[in-house]
Amino acid sequence: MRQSLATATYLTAFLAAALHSAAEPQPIEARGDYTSVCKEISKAVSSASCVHWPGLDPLYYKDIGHWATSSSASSACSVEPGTAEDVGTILQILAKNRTPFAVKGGGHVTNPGFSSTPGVQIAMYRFSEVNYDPDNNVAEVGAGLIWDDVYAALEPYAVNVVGGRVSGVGVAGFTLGGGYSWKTNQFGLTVDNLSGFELVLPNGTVTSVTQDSNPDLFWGLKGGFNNFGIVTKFNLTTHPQTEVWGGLITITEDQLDKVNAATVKFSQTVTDPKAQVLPTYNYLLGQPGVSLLLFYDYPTPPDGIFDDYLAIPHFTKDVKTRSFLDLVTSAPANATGGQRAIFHTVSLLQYTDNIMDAVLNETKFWGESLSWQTGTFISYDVEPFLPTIFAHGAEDSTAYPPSRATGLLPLNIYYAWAAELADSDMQEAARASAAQLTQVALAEGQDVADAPLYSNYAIFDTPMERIYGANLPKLQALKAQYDPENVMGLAGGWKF
Ligand SMILES: Cc1cc2nc3c(=O)[nH]c(=O)nc-3n(C[C@H](O)[C@H](O)[C@H](O)COP(=O)(O)OP(=O)(O)OC[C@H]3O[C@@H](n4cnc5c(N)ncnc54)[C@H](O)[C@@H]3O)c2cc1C
Ligand SMILES: *[C@@H]1O[C@H](CO)[C@@H](O)[C@H](O)[C@H]1NC(C)=O
Ligand SMILES: *[C@@H]1O[C@H](CO)[C@@H](O)[C@H](O)[C@H]1NC(C)=O
Ligand SMILES: *[C@@H]1O[C@H](CO)[C@@H](O)[C@H](O)[C@H]1NC(C)=O
Ligand SMILES: *[C@@H]1O[C@H](CO)[C@@H](O)[C@H](O)[C@H]1NC(C)=O
Ligand SMILES: CC(=O)N[C@H]1CO[C@H](CO)[C@@H](O)[C@@H]1O
Repeated sequence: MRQSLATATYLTAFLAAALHSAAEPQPIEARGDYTSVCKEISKAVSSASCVHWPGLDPLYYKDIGHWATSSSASSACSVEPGTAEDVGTILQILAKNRTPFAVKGGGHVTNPGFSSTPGVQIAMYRFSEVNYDPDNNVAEVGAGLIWDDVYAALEPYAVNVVGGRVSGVGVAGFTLGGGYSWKTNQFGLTVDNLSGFELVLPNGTVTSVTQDSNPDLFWGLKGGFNNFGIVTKFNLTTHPQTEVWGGLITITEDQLDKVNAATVKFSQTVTDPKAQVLPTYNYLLGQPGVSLLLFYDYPTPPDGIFDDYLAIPHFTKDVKTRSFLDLVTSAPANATGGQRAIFHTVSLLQYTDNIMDAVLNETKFWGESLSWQTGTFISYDVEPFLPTIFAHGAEDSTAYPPSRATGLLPLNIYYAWAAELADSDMQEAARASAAQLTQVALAEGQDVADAPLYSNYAIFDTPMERIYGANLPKLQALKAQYDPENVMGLAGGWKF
C-alpha cells in the first residue's frame, strides 16, 4: 500500500511536471541601446517578416522562449524573418551596427546564451514548410520547424526522415549538431542523410549548399551550427516508414537492478538495427525510477529482443503498434517544462554492468545531494546505440563526428531546477558526475579519456577540441574564409 502510494505520487508529479506549460513572460528592462537597430530592421524587411516588441505582444515572448528557462534572455526585440532575403537584410544591419543577436530554431538548447541574446532575437518560425519530392527521396524542411511537424507532414506519404526522438525538439539545432535518432542504427546521424542546405551567408547572400556546389561548406555545416551563417531550409533524405512498435514504460526503484541487467544484455547482444531502447534514470520526489522508451521500426518486433524489459514489473506501460508520430508525441518530452536546466555528456564504447551500476549510483547520489534545491530533477539518458552508427557516412564527410573509426555511445546527463541562484551548483554537479562516469569507464579499460563529446549534449564550457577534434583547424579556416568580419561571432553558441 505504501509502495503504491509512493509510486502514484511519483507518477502524478512526473506527469504534472510534464504538463507544466512553457516559460511565463518575464518583466523586461529597457534596452535602449539596441532599440534603434530593431527599428532599422523593421523598416528594411519585407511584409513577409515582422519585428515584435517586449510589453504586450505574445509573439515576442514566444520568440524569446526556450524549453529550459535558463536558456532564455530578454532581448531588445525579436524578429521573425519570412524570407531568406530578409534574413540577409537583417544580418547586414546587425553586422553594420555590431549588434549582438541570436538565432533560434526549436529553442531546445540547454546552454545559456546559445540561442538567446540581450540584442536582437531572430526566431525562424516562419520557415515552416515541408515539401516532399518523391522522385528524389528528399524532404525540404523549413528551419523553424520541430520534428513533430515534419513527421506529421510526411506521414501521409508513408516516408520519414532521420530526426528527433521526443516531442518538441527543433530540426535546426538538432541537425546542425549531428542528430541522434530512432533511425540512427539503420541510417546513421541526421547529418548522414542530408543532401543540401539553403544558407544565408554572413554577408547576407542567399546560397544553396550541396556536395556539388560547395563541398567545404556542405561538410562544415554538418556539425557547425551557426558559424557559417543562418540556415533557412534543410534537404533531408526520406526513407519508407511503416507503423512502428514501442512506447513508454515507467519502473520504480525496487526493479532497477533488472533494468540495469536488461540494458547491459540489450547493448551487448542485440544487433538488429531497427531496435532501440532509451532508459532514462530519474530522481524525483525522493526516489530513483526509470522511464524506459522502447522502439522497433516495424509494426511488430521479432520475438526475444525486448523480452527482458517486458518481464520487469512496471508502474505504467504504454507500448503498442502505432504511427511514428504517435510514438514520438506520446512520451513526456519535458518532465520539467518551464524549469532551468543543463545537459552534459560522457561518450562510451559500451554499456557494461559497471557503467549501469554507476549510472544508478549517480542518480541516487546526486538526487539525494541536490534535493535541498527546490524542483530538482536529476536524470541520465542511457543510449545504447550500435557500435556501427558512424559507419553510415564516409570518413571526413561531416564536421562532426571528427572520426568515424569508433562508434561512440552518448550518455546524456540532464539536471533541472527552479532557482537561478542554483545555476552554478547544478552545472558543477553535472560536470562532477560526468567526470565520475568517465573514471568508471576508464577504470574498466574503455579508451574514452579524449573521446569526442556530442555538442548538443555537452555543457557550454566544453573545449572545442573535445567536440570537433582534429577537424577544428579546418573549421576555423573555413569560418575565416566565409565570415571574415566575424558577423556570426555576434551570436552565441559553439564558436570556431
Ligand atoms: C527534450 C530534449 C530531447 C532531445 N533529444 C535529442 C535526441 O534524441 N537526439 C539528439 O541528437 N539531440 C537531442 N536533444 C538535443 C537537441 O539536439 C539540441 O537541444 C538542439 O540544439 C535543439 O535544436 P533547436 O533548434 O530546438 O535548438 P535552438 O536552441 O533553437 O538552437 C540550438 C543552436 O543551433 C543554432 N541554430 C538554430 N537554428 C539555426 C539556424 N537556422 N541556422 C544556424 N544556426 C541555428 C542556435 O543559434 C543555437 O546555437 C534533445 C534536447 C531536448 C531538450
Ligand atoms: C511541455 O509539454 C507540454 C505537454 O506535452 C506542452 O503542452 C508544453 O508546450 C511543453 N513545454 C515546453 C516548454 O516544451
Ligand atoms: C532541395 O530539394 C528540392 C526538391 O528536390 C530542390 O528543388 C532543391 O534544389 C534542393 N535544395 C538544395 C539546397 O539541395
Ligand atoms: C557513488 O557516487 C559517488 C559520487 O560520484 C561516489 O563518490 C561514490 O564512490 C559512488 N559509490 C559507489 C559505490 O560507486
Ligand atoms: C558574400 O560571400 C560569398 C562567400 O564568401 C561571396 O562569394 C560573395 O561574393 C559575397 N557577396 C558579397 C556581396 O560580398
Ligand atoms: C546523403 C544520404 O542520404 N545518405 C544516406 C542515407 O542513408 C542510407 C542508408 O544508410 C544511405 O544509403 C544513403 O546514402
